[in-house]
Amino acid sequence: MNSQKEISIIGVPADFGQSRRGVDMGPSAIRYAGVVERIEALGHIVMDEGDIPVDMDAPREVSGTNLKNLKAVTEGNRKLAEKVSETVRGGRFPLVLGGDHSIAIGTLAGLNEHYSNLGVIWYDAHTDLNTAETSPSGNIHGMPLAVAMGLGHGDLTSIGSGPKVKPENIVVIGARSIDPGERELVKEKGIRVYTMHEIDRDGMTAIMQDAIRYLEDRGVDGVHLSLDLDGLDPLYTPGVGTPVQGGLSYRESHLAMEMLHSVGRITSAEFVEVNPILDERNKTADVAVGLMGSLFGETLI
Ligand code: Z70
Ligand code: MN
Ligand code: MN
Ligand code: MN
Repeated sequence: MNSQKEISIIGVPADFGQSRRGVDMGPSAIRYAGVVERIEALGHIVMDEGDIPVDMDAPREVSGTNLKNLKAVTEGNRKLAEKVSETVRGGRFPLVLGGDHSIAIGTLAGLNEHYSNLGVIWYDAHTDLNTAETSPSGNIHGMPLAVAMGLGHGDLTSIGSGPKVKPENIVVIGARSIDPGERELVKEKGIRVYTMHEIDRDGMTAIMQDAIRYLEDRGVDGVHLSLDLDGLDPLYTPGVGTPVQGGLSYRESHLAMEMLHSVGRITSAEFVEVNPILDERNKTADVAVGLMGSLFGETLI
């Protein structure tokens, strides 16, 4: 049975966390793919709150750091954190549409105002655990999970208060492109990473059951799903800035969303990295909306 939710859609048209233009149009592409209608059809109450005002003219570089567009990323995330916090305060489910993955910094900062033991499911080809010291690119979209643990540039970690997520409350699903410094951090912090190897070996059903049980055992008081469309194979989601071969299939991804729905523990979600300029006929946004359908209770019969 589908328990009715009040869902607030929050668009974040920001592309400052990486170097390819166009991902700022992700929220529009996802709206054109019919996100509101798709979720309303499931019996939920959906409020499209529009977009966070993002200053696209903000300076693109800041000297004194290798982090690209630090100032713009920081300002956008401060606004997003406030909006997400307000949404949860109002008893609504925040559904955040990116934008590049650096926006997870603001989402998690906002959620942290309301949860003391949040679980996070990071569905992604990457682990996004770089810091200024380990980043090969300076792109902040490769850093949000580290920032959420309290690691990284002070301008980013100081959005909201304190660390937002405990390393032992994180599960990463679908990783297949992990930088050396990220690998070190995974080991040092004991982060639960289900790489493509484990998923190929054990199958998505077993992986999701394990991930869900793991978070339940941690006694989490909420679970945030942060889904980077590059977690799927580029065959299904070509419209992303950093496609990585050998990814999760369309079917595996729907199964994962359906399982999350049936457990009924997801309390917020974000779908990021949809870049319509790199896409084929809005295919990636269509897939994103389909996955949201499954997450919010769509069934085949
Ligand atoms: C690489 C970096 C990344 C998303 C690419 C890539 C990170 N590890 N994240 N696409 N979403 O530059 O840090
Ligand atoms: Mn990512
Ligand atoms: Mn907290
Ligand atoms: Mn990624």
